[in-house]
Amino acid sequence: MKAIYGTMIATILLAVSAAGVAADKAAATAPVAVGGTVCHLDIAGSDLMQYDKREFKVAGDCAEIELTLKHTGKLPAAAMGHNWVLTKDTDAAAVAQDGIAAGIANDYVKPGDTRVIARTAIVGGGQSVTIRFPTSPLKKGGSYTYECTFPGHNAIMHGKLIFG
Ligand SMILES: [Cu+2]
Repeated sequence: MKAIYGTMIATILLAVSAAGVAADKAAATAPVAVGGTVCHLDIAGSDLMQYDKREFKVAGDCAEIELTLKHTGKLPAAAMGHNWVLTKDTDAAAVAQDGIAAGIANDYVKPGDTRVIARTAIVGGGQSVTIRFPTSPLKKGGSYTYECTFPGHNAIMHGKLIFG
């Protein structure tokens, strides 16, 4: 599994990030890691309606996750859009179902859906999106589901994120 980069790489990235913050203290919007390690995940979606990864294992000392979703295809978002939505296993199906009604204007996620732990926007071919979120809602030893909530995609486009 090369799903997550090791602590060493994450620590280097953290050091780079900290240096950037020190160099520009005025930038209040600069991302600052709070008391822990930022772990990086990469996943791709294709025109064949597939993710390239089925499972992520995230170390328990990751305080935050930075995830990049890249759409490696060519089809536009309206035809073959993809997102990445993280929920409890038991919430995944209902979140995807409610996402259909929410429509593409809401990235196929019901606005204010508290079952959603983290999510990206919908991207089309050639686009990518990066999000960063805390792992504090995740239980150590817990297994979560990620899925694409574009209508009809979640049956195929889903995977597991295991934390700790
Ligand atoms: Cu999709």
